[in-house]
Amino acid sequence: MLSSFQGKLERNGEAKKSVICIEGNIASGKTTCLKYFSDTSNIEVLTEPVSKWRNVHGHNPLALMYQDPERWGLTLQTYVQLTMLDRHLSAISAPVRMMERSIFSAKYIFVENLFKSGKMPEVDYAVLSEWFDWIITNIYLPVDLIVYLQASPQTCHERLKQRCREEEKVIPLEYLESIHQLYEDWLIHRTSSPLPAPVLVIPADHDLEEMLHQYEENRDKILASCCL
Ligand code: TTP
Ligand code: MG
Repeated sequence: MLSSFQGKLERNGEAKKSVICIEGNIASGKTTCLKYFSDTSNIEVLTEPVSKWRNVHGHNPLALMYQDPERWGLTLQTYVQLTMLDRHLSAISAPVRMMERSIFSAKYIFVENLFKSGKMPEVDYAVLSEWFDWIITNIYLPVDLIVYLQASPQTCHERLKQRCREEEKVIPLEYLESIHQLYEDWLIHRTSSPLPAPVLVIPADHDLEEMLHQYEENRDKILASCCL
């Protein structure tokens, strides 16, 4: 349910709860990080709605986008934007919410990448941008902390190949390099799009055991943004 706050729509009575977004390149380890923290009481974890992007009424816009980005980029990104908005607005069941990505990276990273690489027609980009700008102007989507899992494109490529998601078999290293550069410009150099929250950077090239150790080491910093 939505109510109104300072002229913007917001989740009902939940403005005091903390929201942490886990960000990073494809296969940088976001889901693993979220799973690690899902054992913590008082934290609610929301993984990304990837399964929806692979099946909307029997269609697979994620696969279509990888097959022909010029034709299907707008279709996928419109749906990603809707599902992320739905995630941001869903009722929070614990004092802290950790979620995989955000509506912001869908736009600032993936839409931007499609457009800048010449794979999204200008009119599609304009329509998506109008939608996005309307949403963030009229709906209150608070984020308290961004955790950036900073992994090299090579590491992500290796993890991607191991994971073997059918749609992603066509992803070349260059694609991950472009996404990486956009992330660095946004969250590290801060030269591209506005930051919705402070950023905590966690180097994420290590093996699984070391990554879990890193998450534990950063637990206090991550939860410092919250009311635990
Ligand atoms: P990711 O959001 O990177 O999720 P992941 O599960 O691959 O990452 P991790 O291993 O770190 O948990 O990407 C999911 C797929 O969706 C990937 O193929 C990229 C694609 N995608 C887009 O094409 N557009 C978008 O706006 C987003 C958010 C993802
Ligand atoms: Mg994931």
